[in-house]
Amino acid sequence: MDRLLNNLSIAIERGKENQDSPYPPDLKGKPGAYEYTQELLNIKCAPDMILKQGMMPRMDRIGKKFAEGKVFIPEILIAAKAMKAAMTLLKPYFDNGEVRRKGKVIIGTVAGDLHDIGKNIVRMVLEGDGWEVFDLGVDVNKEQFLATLHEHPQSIICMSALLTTTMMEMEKTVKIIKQESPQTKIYVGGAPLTSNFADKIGADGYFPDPHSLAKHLTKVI
Ligand code: B12
Repeated sequence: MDRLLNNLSIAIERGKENQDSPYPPDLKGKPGAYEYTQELLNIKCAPDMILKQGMMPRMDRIGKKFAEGKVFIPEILIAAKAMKAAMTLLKPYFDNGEVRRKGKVIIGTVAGDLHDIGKNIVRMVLEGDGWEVFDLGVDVNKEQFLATLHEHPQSIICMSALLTTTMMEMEKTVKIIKQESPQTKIYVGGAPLTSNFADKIGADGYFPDPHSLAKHLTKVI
Protein backbone atom coordinates (compact mmCIF):
# COMPACT_ATOMS: atom_id res chain seq x y z
CA MET A 1 0.00 0.00 0.00
CA ASP A 2 2.83 2.41 0.89
CA ARG A 3 4.43 1.79 -2.48
CA LEU A 4 1.17 2.59 -4.28
CA LEU A 5 0.64 5.75 -2.21
CA ASN A 6 4.15 6.84 -3.04
CA ASN A 7 3.65 6.09 -6.75
CA LEU A 8 0.43 8.09 -6.69
CA SER A 9 2.11 11.09 -5.13
CA ILE A 10 4.91 10.96 -7.72
CA ALA A 11 2.33 10.71 -10.54
CA ILE A 12 0.61 13.80 -9.18
CA GLU A 13 3.76 15.83 -8.77
CA ARG A 14 4.96 14.89 -12.24
CA GLY A 15 1.54 15.45 -13.81
CA LYS A 16 0.99 11.89 -15.02
CA GLU A 17 -2.80 11.76 -15.37
CA ASN A 18 -3.37 8.21 -16.59
CA GLN A 19 -1.74 5.40 -18.52
CA ASP A 20 -2.70 6.92 -21.90
CA SER A 21 -1.42 10.41 -21.21
CA PRO A 22 1.75 11.13 -23.21
CA TYR A 23 3.21 13.50 -20.59
CA PRO A 24 5.79 13.27 -19.08
CA PRO A 25 7.58 11.45 -21.92
CA ASP A 26 9.72 9.27 -19.62
CA LEU A 27 6.56 7.81 -18.03
CA LYS A 28 4.83 7.04 -21.34
CA GLY A 29 2.74 3.85 -21.09
CA LYS A 30 3.18 3.68 -17.30
CA PRO A 31 0.24 3.93 -14.89
CA GLY A 32 -0.80 7.42 -13.82
CA ALA A 33 -2.65 9.02 -10.91
CA TYR A 34 -5.93 7.48 -12.08
CA GLU A 35 -4.65 3.88 -12.17
CA TYR A 36 -2.79 4.14 -8.83
CA THR A 37 -5.91 5.51 -7.17
CA GLN A 38 -7.99 2.69 -8.64
CA GLU A 39 -5.47 0.10 -7.41
CA LEU A 40 -5.50 1.63 -3.93
CA LEU A 41 -9.30 1.53 -3.83
CA ASN A 42 -9.21 -2.09 -5.08
CA ILE A 43 -7.06 -3.11 -2.13
CA LYS A 44 -9.46 -1.21 0.19
CA CYS A 45 -7.17 1.65 1.07
CA ALA A 46 -9.36 4.28 2.77
CA PRO A 47 -10.26 7.13 0.38
CA ASP A 48 -9.34 9.59 3.12
CA MET A 49 -5.84 8.08 3.32
CA ILE A 50 -5.48 8.24 -0.47
CA LEU A 51 -6.32 11.94 -0.37
CA LYS A 52 -4.24 12.85 2.67
CA GLN A 53 -1.18 10.70 2.04
CA GLY A 54 -1.20 10.12 -1.72
CA MET A 55 -2.38 13.47 -3.03
CA MET A 56 -2.24 16.41 -0.68
CA PRO A 57 1.42 16.37 0.42
CA ARG A 58 2.75 16.64 -3.13
CA MET A 59 0.22 19.31 -4.14
CA ASP A 60 1.26 21.15 -1.02
CA ARG A 61 4.92 20.80 -2.02
CA ILE A 62 4.19 22.16 -5.48
CA GLY A 63 2.24 25.05 -3.96
CA LYS A 64 5.23 25.89 -1.74
CA LYS A 65 7.67 25.71 -4.64
CA PHE A 66 5.36 27.96 -6.67
CA ALA A 67 5.22 30.51 -3.86
CA GLU A 68 9.04 30.41 -3.73
CA GLY A 69 9.31 30.88 -7.50
CA LYS A 70 10.90 27.43 -7.96
CA VAL A 71 8.15 26.08 -10.25
CA PHE A 72 5.82 27.93 -12.59
CA ILE A 73 2.19 27.95 -13.70
CA PRO A 74 2.47 25.01 -16.18
CA GLU A 75 3.75 22.69 -13.43
CA ILE A 76 0.84 23.67 -11.17
CA LEU A 77 -1.71 23.15 -13.93
CA ILE A 78 -0.24 19.79 -14.94
CA ALA A 79 -0.17 18.51 -11.36
CA ALA A 80 -3.70 19.78 -10.78
CA LYS A 81 -4.88 17.91 -13.88
CA ALA A 82 -3.41 14.65 -12.56
CA MET A 83 -5.01 15.35 -9.21
CA LYS A 84 -8.35 15.93 -10.91
CA ALA A 85 -8.09 12.60 -12.75
CA ALA A 86 -7.57 10.81 -9.44
CA MET A 87 -10.30 12.82 -7.73
CA THR A 88 -12.94 11.53 -10.15
CA LEU A 89 -12.53 8.14 -8.44
CA LEU A 90 -12.73 9.63 -4.94
CA LYS A 91 -15.71 11.88 -5.65
CA PRO A 92 -18.37 9.24 -4.81
CA TYR A 93 -16.79 8.84 -1.35
CA PHE A 94 -16.88 12.60 -0.80
CA ASP A 95 -20.48 12.71 -1.96
CA ASN A 96 -21.63 9.98 0.42
CA GLY A 97 -19.84 11.60 3.34
CA GLU A 98 -17.25 8.84 3.78
CA VAL A 99 -14.46 11.38 3.33
CA ARG A 100 -14.79 14.63 5.22
CA ARG A 101 -13.88 17.82 3.44
CA LYS A 102 -12.34 20.78 5.27
CA GLY A 103 -15.29 23.01 4.33
CA LYS A 104 -16.88 24.87 1.45
CA VAL A 105 -15.47 27.68 -0.64
CA ILE A 106 -17.30 29.81 -3.19
CA ILE A 107 -14.96 31.32 -5.74
CA GLY A 108 -15.38 33.62 -8.72
CA THR A 109 -13.82 36.40 -10.77
CA VAL A 110 -15.78 39.57 -10.11
CA ALA A 111 -18.23 41.30 -12.46
CA GLY A 112 -16.73 42.86 -15.56
CA ASP A 113 -13.58 40.72 -15.34
CA LEU A 114 -12.92 37.76 -17.63
CA HIS A 115 -9.47 36.75 -16.32
CA ASP A 116 -9.71 33.26 -14.89
CA ILE A 117 -6.29 31.61 -15.12
CA GLY A 118 -5.28 32.64 -11.60
CA LYS A 119 -8.72 31.96 -10.17
CA ASN A 120 -8.68 28.45 -11.67
CA ILE A 121 -5.32 27.75 -10.05
CA VAL A 122 -6.68 28.89 -6.68
CA ARG A 123 -9.67 26.59 -7.16
CA MET A 124 -7.50 23.61 -8.05
CA VAL A 125 -5.11 24.13 -5.16
CA LEU A 126 -7.98 24.46 -2.67
CA GLU A 127 -9.67 21.35 -4.06
CA GLY A 128 -6.39 19.54 -3.77
CA ASP A 129 -6.15 20.73 -0.19
CA GLY A 130 -9.46 19.10 0.69
CA TRP A 131 -12.00 21.91 0.25
CA GLU A 132 -15.27 21.58 -1.64
CA VAL A 133 -15.17 24.45 -4.12
CA PHE A 134 -18.10 26.02 -5.95
CA ASP A 135 -16.61 27.85 -8.90
CA LEU A 136 -18.96 30.51 -10.27
CA GLY A 137 -16.66 31.30 -13.18
CA VAL A 138 -15.95 34.81 -14.47
CA ASP A 139 -17.95 38.05 -14.54
CA VAL A 140 -19.71 37.10 -11.31
CA ASN A 141 -21.89 39.83 -9.85
CA LYS A 142 -22.65 40.42 -6.18
CA GLU A 143 -26.12 38.88 -6.48
CA GLN A 144 -24.62 35.62 -7.78
CA PHE A 145 -22.14 35.44 -4.90
CA LEU A 146 -24.94 36.11 -2.45
CA ALA A 147 -27.34 33.58 -4.00
CA THR A 148 -24.68 30.85 -3.78
CA LEU A 149 -23.95 31.82 -0.18
CA HIS A 150 -27.66 31.37 0.57
CA GLU A 151 -27.43 27.85 -0.87
CA HIS A 152 -24.25 27.07 1.11
CA PRO A 153 -24.37 29.37 4.15
CA GLN A 154 -21.25 28.07 5.90
CA SER A 155 -18.98 28.81 2.94
CA ILE A 156 -15.88 30.96 2.72
CA ILE A 157 -15.90 33.36 -0.23
CA CYS A 158 -12.90 33.96 -2.50
CA MET A 159 -12.84 36.63 -5.16
CA SER A 160 -10.39 37.32 -7.93
CA ALA A 161 -9.82 40.51 -9.95
CA LEU A 162 -7.12 41.35 -12.49
CA LEU A 163 -8.26 44.78 -13.59
CA THR A 164 -7.97 47.96 -11.58
CA THR A 165 -11.49 48.81 -12.74
CA THR A 166 -13.04 45.56 -11.48
CA MET A 167 -11.29 45.79 -8.09
CA MET A 168 -14.02 48.33 -7.33
CA GLU A 169 -16.65 45.66 -7.99
CA MET A 170 -15.08 43.68 -5.16
CA GLU A 171 -15.78 46.48 -2.76
CA LYS A 172 -19.50 46.44 -3.60
CA THR A 173 -19.65 42.66 -3.32
CA VAL A 174 -17.86 42.58 0.03
CA LYS A 175 -20.20 45.27 1.35
CA ILE A 176 -23.41 43.47 0.44
CA ILE A 177 -22.18 40.11 1.74
CA LYS A 178 -20.95 41.56 5.03
CA GLN A 179 -24.26 43.42 5.47
CA GLU A 180 -26.23 40.20 5.15
CA SER A 181 -23.76 37.82 6.70
CA PRO A 182 -21.06 39.57 8.78
CA GLN A 183 -19.55 36.27 9.93
CA THR A 184 -18.79 35.06 6.38
CA LYS A 185 -15.07 35.18 5.68
CA ILE A 186 -14.09 36.83 2.41
CA TYR A 187 -10.62 36.55 0.88
CA VAL A 188 -9.43 38.37 -2.19
CA GLY A 189 -6.59 38.01 -4.66
CA GLY A 190 -5.35 38.98 -8.09
CA ALA A 191 -2.28 40.77 -9.42
CA PRO A 192 -3.34 44.41 -8.79
CA LEU A 193 -4.53 43.83 -5.22
CA THR A 194 -2.78 44.53 -1.93
CA SER A 195 -3.40 43.86 1.76
CA ASN A 196 -4.19 47.55 2.21
CA PHE A 197 -6.87 47.33 -0.42
CA ALA A 198 -8.38 44.24 1.22
CA ASP A 199 -8.48 46.08 4.57
CA LYS A 200 -9.98 49.16 2.97
CA ILE A 201 -12.90 47.27 1.39
CA GLY A 202 -13.58 45.22 4.53
CA ALA A 203 -12.40 41.83 3.24
CA ASP A 204 -10.85 39.40 5.72
CA GLY A 205 -7.58 39.11 3.88
CA TYR A 206 -5.55 39.33 0.71
CA PHE A 207 -3.25 36.52 -0.39
CA PRO A 208 -0.83 36.76 -3.29
CA ASP A 209 -1.05 33.07 -4.19
CA PRO A 210 -3.22 30.02 -3.51
CA HIS A 211 -0.70 28.33 -1.28
CA SER A 212 -0.62 31.13 1.29
CA LEU A 213 -4.42 31.21 1.28
CA ALA A 214 -4.64 27.42 1.76
CA LYS A 215 -2.16 27.63 4.63
CA HIS A 216 -4.18 30.39 6.28
CA LEU A 217 -7.49 28.56 5.85
CA THR A 218 -6.11 25.41 7.42
CA LYS A 219 -4.97 27.47 10.40
CA VAL A 220 -8.31 29.20 10.95
CA ILE A 221 -10.69 26.22 10.65
C1 B12 B 1 -4.04 36.46 -19.93
C2 B12 B 1 -4.51 37.89 -19.88
C3 B12 B 1 -5.70 38.21 -20.51
C4 B12 B 1 -6.59 37.16 -21.16
C5 B12 B 1 -7.39 36.44 -20.06
C6 B12 B 1 -7.60 34.97 -20.38
C7 B12 B 1 -8.14 34.23 -19.18
N1 B12 B 1 -8.90 33.20 -19.49
O1 B12 B 1 -7.89 34.54 -18.04
C8 B12 B 1 -7.48 38.05 -22.10
C9 B12 B 1 -6.80 38.12 -23.45
C10 B12 B 1 -8.92 37.58 -22.30
C11 B12 B 1 -7.36 39.40 -21.43
C12 B12 B 1 -8.24 40.42 -21.64
C13 B12 B 1 -8.08 41.70 -21.13
N2 B12 B 1 -7.05 42.15 -20.42
CO1 B12 B 1 -5.71 40.99 -19.68
N3 B12 B 1 -4.16 40.12 -19.17
C14 B12 B 1 -3.74 38.88 -19.22
C15 B12 B 1 -2.32 38.74 -18.62
C16 B12 B 1 -1.34 38.70 -19.81
C17 B12 B 1 -2.04 37.55 -17.76
C18 B12 B 1 -3.01 37.36 -16.59
C19 B12 B 1 -2.79 35.98 -16.00
O2 B12 B 1 -3.50 35.04 -16.32
N4 B12 B 1 -1.73 35.82 -15.19
C20 B12 B 1 -1.32 34.53 -14.64
C21 B12 B 1 -2.14 34.20 -13.39
C22 B12 B 1 -1.74 32.83 -12.84
O3 B12 B 1 -1.82 35.17 -12.43
P1 B12 B 1 -2.94 35.92 -11.59
O4 B12 B 1 -4.19 36.01 -12.36
O5 B12 B 1 -2.34 37.14 -11.03
O6 B12 B 1 -3.24 34.91 -10.41
C23 B12 B 1 -2.30 34.58 -9.41
C24 B12 B 1 -2.38 35.50 -8.19
O7 B12 B 1 -2.74 36.83 -8.49
C25 B12 B 1 -3.34 34.82 -7.27
N5 B12 B 1 -4.76 35.05 -7.36
C26 B12 B 1 -5.57 35.36 -8.39
N6 B12 B 1 -6.83 35.42 -8.01
C27 B12 B 1 -6.87 35.13 -6.71
C28 B12 B 1 -7.93 35.03 -5.80
C29 B12 B 1 -7.66 34.73 -4.47
C30 B12 B 1 -8.78 34.64 -3.50
C31 B12 B 1 -6.33 34.49 -4.05
C32 B12 B 1 -6.02 34.19 -2.66
C33 B12 B 1 -5.27 34.58 -4.96
C34 B12 B 1 -5.56 34.89 -6.27
O8 B12 B 1 -3.11 33.44 -7.51
C35 B12 B 1 -2.74 33.23 -8.87
C36 B12 B 1 -1.65 32.20 -8.88
O9 B12 B 1 -0.57 32.64 -8.11
C37 B12 B 1 -2.18 40.08 -17.80
C38 B12 B 1 -0.76 40.64 -17.69
C39 B12 B 1 0.03 40.01 -16.60
N7 B12 B 1 1.24 39.70 -16.88
O10 B12 B 1 -0.50 39.80 -15.48
C40 B12 B 1 -3.11 41.01 -18.58
C41 B12 B 1 -3.83 42.17 -17.86
C42 B12 B 1 -4.35 41.70 -16.52
N8 B12 B 1 -4.94 42.47 -18.76
C43 B12 B 1 -5.13 43.73 -18.84
C44 B12 B 1 -6.14 44.32 -19.66
C45 B12 B 1 -6.17 45.83 -19.73
C46 B12 B 1 -7.06 43.52 -20.36
C47 B12 B 1 -8.19 44.02 -21.25
C48 B12 B 1 -8.98 45.21 -20.74
C49 B12 B 1 -7.55 44.30 -22.62
C50 B12 B 1 -8.50 44.89 -23.65
N9 B12 B 1 -8.24 46.15 -23.91
O11 B12 B 1 -9.39 44.24 -24.12
C51 B12 B 1 -9.08 42.77 -21.38
C52 B12 B 1 -10.14 42.75 -20.28
C53 B12 B 1 -11.15 41.66 -20.48
C54 B12 B 1 -12.02 41.57 -19.24
N10 B12 B 1 -13.17 42.20 -19.27
O12 B12 B 1 -11.60 40.96 -18.29
C55 B12 B 1 -4.18 44.54 -17.97
C56 B12 B 1 -4.83 45.09 -16.71
C57 B12 B 1 -4.40 46.50 -16.43
C58 B12 B 1 -5.10 47.06 -15.24
N11 B12 B 1 -4.29 47.68 -14.42
O13 B12 B 1 -6.25 46.98 -15.05
C59 B12 B 1 -3.04 43.57 -17.77
C60 B12 B 1 -2.26 43.75 -16.45
C61 B12 B 1 -2.06 43.71 -18.98
C62 B12 B 1 -1.38 45.08 -19.01
N12 B12 B 1 -0.16 45.16 -18.55
O14 B12 B 1 -1.97 46.03 -19.44
N13 B12 B 1 -6.29 39.45 -20.65
